Amino acid sequence: TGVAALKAAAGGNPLLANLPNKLWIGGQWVDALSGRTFPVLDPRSGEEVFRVAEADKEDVELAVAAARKAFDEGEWPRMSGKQRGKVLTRIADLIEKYADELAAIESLDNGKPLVMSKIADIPLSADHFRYYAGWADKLHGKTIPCDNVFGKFFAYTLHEPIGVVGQIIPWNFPLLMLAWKVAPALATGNCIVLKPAEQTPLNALRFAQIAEEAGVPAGTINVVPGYGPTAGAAICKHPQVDKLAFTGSTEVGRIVMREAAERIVPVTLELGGKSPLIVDKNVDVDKAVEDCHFALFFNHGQCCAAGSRTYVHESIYDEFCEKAAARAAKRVVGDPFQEGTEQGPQIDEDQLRKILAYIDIGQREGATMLCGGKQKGTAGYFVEPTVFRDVTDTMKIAQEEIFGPVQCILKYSSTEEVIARANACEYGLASGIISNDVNFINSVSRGLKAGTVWVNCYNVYESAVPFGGYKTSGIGRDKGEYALENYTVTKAVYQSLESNQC
Ligand code: TXE
Repeated sequence: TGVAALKAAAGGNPLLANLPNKLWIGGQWVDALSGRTFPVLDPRSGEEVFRVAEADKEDVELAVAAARKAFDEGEWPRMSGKQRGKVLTRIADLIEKYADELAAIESLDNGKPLVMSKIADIPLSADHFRYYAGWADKLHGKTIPCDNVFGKFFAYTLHEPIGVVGQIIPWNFPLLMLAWKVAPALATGNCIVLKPAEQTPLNALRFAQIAEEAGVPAGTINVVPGYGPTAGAAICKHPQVDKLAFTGSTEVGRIVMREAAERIVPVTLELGGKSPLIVDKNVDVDKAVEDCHFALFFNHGQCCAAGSRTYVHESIYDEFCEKAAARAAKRVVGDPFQEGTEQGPQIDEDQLRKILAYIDIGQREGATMLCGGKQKGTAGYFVEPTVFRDVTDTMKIAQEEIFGPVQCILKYSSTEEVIARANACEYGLASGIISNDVNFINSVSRGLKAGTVWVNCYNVYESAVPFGGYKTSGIGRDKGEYALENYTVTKAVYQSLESNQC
């Protein structure tokens, strides 16, 4: 399917003609008990393109009951890891089979350039299921010898699924965030109640169909689109939910953690960031400018890991700032279905207003705006790529998550100084270093308090590599072998070596 055909498809919305608009509970498409629906807006125009059933507390009750039954009585947790792995592989195959359709839905729902959905979001999602398919039959415990005064024993551990997992995800990478949460939970034998973000429910609904087609038994995955304070809160509070996994704002992360503390259930949180990206002296400035541009502007700045504090050595600062502004001014902002578009609209009116407010604050705080600064056009939620220089550490735009296409460039002079300044922030999600000096790279990568350090690269996401935050950027790790721990509990079994009976 060509880009033009997909554009036509998305514009006329035949893509949405067969898409379910209900809740997926216990293997059935059902209306919300209240009968309410909520709109899905096209961020290019702000116009409603679809309506989806709106889950609330009562619907979450049904979804949790379905997941509970599937976990307590159903086949998924009892299936061999090998069989579960086959189903996850089929999910990966189906995501690849439907890649063009999923990419178009993603771009329509979220506003990201179709080319990005096609080369990043969708293939990375498929890869994630394939990666965890490989883990499903490798979840074994340990055999532990015991030396004990009461006799001869040995012990072994079982890594059992936790049970019903409540997962709440954001809108910036709708299918990929689903994959990060759902794949490890399924591989380890759990049952799921998933709430997609209210801004981007579409591919979660399409995913429910794919999971069914792949052979995931009814009730194993339940999808309840709805709002955070209603459906999301109901998941967090439900006494039958055994584990919470959340990606979103630090503010809501605190609420989720409070609920988890109330019920003493494990929680993983992947929250906000304000990631430093440190450019050493003696680098190829043009290349560094391009790398830093990509680090911040990718996905319209709507990345928790965005390189949103660009620290540049004083010896190249002026040249860097000038070139960074020239690059941002050239960034192609427009329809995500148009070939050549680098940046589509922001997700919604709230985010648009938030970003414009920060641009205003930055100017008032005394940073120098080199380009951009305004909403682009009047329809939809487009923002001009914006670059600030002379940003200092205490400015709000250097401390708070803007989550938009606003690059803040700070100046530094020494290695020790930049490490300390990079760490003087409440967040600690990601970071980056651009340098040709191995000593600088080693000192900075060890000195930074961040869950990820990208050296001479940025925004690289490999399924096998863990991702998560230090400090208020979160708790626990998504991805890789590390995420398996989020979804298993360890049972220790002692067995006597001396007799058949105690
Ligand atoms: O996030 P929310 P929003 C940051 C980014 C952005 C800001 C606000 O700075 O500008 O957060 O975005 C659900 N109980 N990130 O308002 O509200 C909600 O329905 C349970 C960073 O969109 O945290 C959605 O599914 N759930 C981030 C999810 O939480 C609740 C990605 C995220 O929404 C809830 C997104 C509640 N009380 C935003 N309230 C990242 N780390 O990548 C909301 N939700």
